Amino acid sequence: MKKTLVAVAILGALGAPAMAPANAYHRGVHDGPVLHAGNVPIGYPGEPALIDRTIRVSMVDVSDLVMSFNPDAIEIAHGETIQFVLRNEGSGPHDFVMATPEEIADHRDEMQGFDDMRHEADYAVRVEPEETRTFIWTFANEGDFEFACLIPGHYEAGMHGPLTVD
Ligand SMILES: [Cu+2]
Repeated sequence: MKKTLVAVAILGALGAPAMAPANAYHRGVHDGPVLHAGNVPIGYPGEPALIDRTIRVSMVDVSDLVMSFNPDAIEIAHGETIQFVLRNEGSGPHDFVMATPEEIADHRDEMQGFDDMRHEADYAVRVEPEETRTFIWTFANEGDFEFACLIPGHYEAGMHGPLTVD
C-alpha cells in the first residue's frame, strides 16, 4: 500500500511538466531533421564520427531504498551528439532510459511487477554490476526530458534526473 501511494505522488509531480515535451515531439515529427527509423522525441542514435562530447554516468545503489545516478542532472545543447559511458557501481542491474516525463511515467506503470522486463529500445540500456556500456545519441529536439532507471523501486529510491536540451 505504501509503495502505491509513493508511486501516485511521483506521477502527480510529473503531471505538470508533461505538456512541454509534447510540443518538442510534434516539432520533431513534423518539422525536424530527416528522422531515422526508430526515432523518438529525444533524438536518434548518433554516429561515432560526430561525437561532440562524452558524458560519464555512474549508477550507485547504497541499499534497496537509496540509489542514484551521478551526475543527477544532465544539460545538453540542441543538436549535440553525446557519447554516454555508463558504469554500474552497484550490486544489481540498472537501466538508463531517456524519454519525455510522460513516457517515463507510462513505462513505470508497465514495469510495476515485472522485475525481469527489459527495455532494449535505442534510448534504454541495461547495465549489469561492474559493467560499463557506451552508446552514442544525437539530441535532435529541444525539450525537458528525463533519465531514469525503471526497474521497480529504483525510481523511488532516487534513480532519476532531469535531462534538458536547449
Ligand atoms: Cu536501477
